[in-house]
Amino acid sequence: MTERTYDLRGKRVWVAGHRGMVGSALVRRLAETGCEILTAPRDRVDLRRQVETEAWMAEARPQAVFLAAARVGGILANDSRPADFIYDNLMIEANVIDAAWRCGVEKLLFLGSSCIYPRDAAQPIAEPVLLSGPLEPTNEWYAIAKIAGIKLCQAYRRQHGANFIAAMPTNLYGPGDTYDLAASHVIPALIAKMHRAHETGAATVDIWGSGRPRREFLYVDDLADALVWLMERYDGETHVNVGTGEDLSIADLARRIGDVVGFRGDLAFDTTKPDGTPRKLLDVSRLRDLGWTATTPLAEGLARTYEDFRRRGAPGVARPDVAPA
Ligand code: GFB
Repeated sequence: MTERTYDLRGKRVWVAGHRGMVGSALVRRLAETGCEILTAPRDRVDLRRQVETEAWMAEARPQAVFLAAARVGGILANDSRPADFIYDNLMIEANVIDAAWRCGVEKLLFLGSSCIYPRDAAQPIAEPVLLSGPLEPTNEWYAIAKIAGIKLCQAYRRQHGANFIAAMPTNLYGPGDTYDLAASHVIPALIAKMHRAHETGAATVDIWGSGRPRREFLYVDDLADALVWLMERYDGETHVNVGTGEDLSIADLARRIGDVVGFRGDLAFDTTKPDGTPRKLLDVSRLRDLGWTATTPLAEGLARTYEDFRRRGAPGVARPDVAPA
């Protein structure tokens, strides 16, 4: 087990993006560490605005920052709103990272995404593959912004000696996800669609694309655990992949979700919708060598996510997909 180099106990820790799925999982996990958790009120701080971000940081004086605020969304949202995805993410990360350095933040963890890697990268995808080939066109805007975030952390480390690190999670799912079908990722979308089909007795559920793309899915509470682990134990310049090391096809995923929800009908593949990247499986050996592995099996994570979906009720209600504060 890698030694702890940064102790969160007693520190003032800001979770930027605390209302999003990742941010709220981080807040849950950090509650166990003995740190003081800071969150920025959304009506007062828009992280896309530099002045507001700097004012908040100067007042809150965080010692550590988890930069989980981002505009996020599934394949359709990325493909149809490129300006939102590139602008919001560039602004949020540039403002927070620069303000963190100016305010003397001791440690910052930036969160990226596995879509930073070339579309046709060799699988599983290892960290050095970054910037070695063309990106997937449906999400290149988001990917470019996230690559810029990694580079910001590296540049502030090289020029200013800032201890800013970056983690690249694979596709995520779990409690607190967005179920608005125009914005959501595949797991919440299929939970919502199959739940509705089960309730109404519909014979088929619409699955976008061919069902052949392969994805790796990480339960968000496992991610939060990995992020706290990296914050306390990793100080390198290279970004670190966070995943499970296992993937499956979208068709298989749909069947697994059908089992959880109780939907026994047919899958209707809509090939007018994009497949996106053919395969995205991260090489997680760097993180494993450092001493961390994911623990929540997909079946258990899906069951817990479905429980959360049912508990929150009103399925299909649109939730904001940008977590600026
Ligand atoms: O989860 P998803 O939107 O993200 O889609 P990406 C994954 C796969 O599931 C794609 C298929 O092949 C979709 O065509 N799919 C099937 C569906 N049915 C559905 C559905 O009802 N809704 C959705 N959303 N997908 C995003 C990127 O890519 O993943 C982001 O656009 C980011 O930039 C994120 O990296 C993690 O894996 O394709």
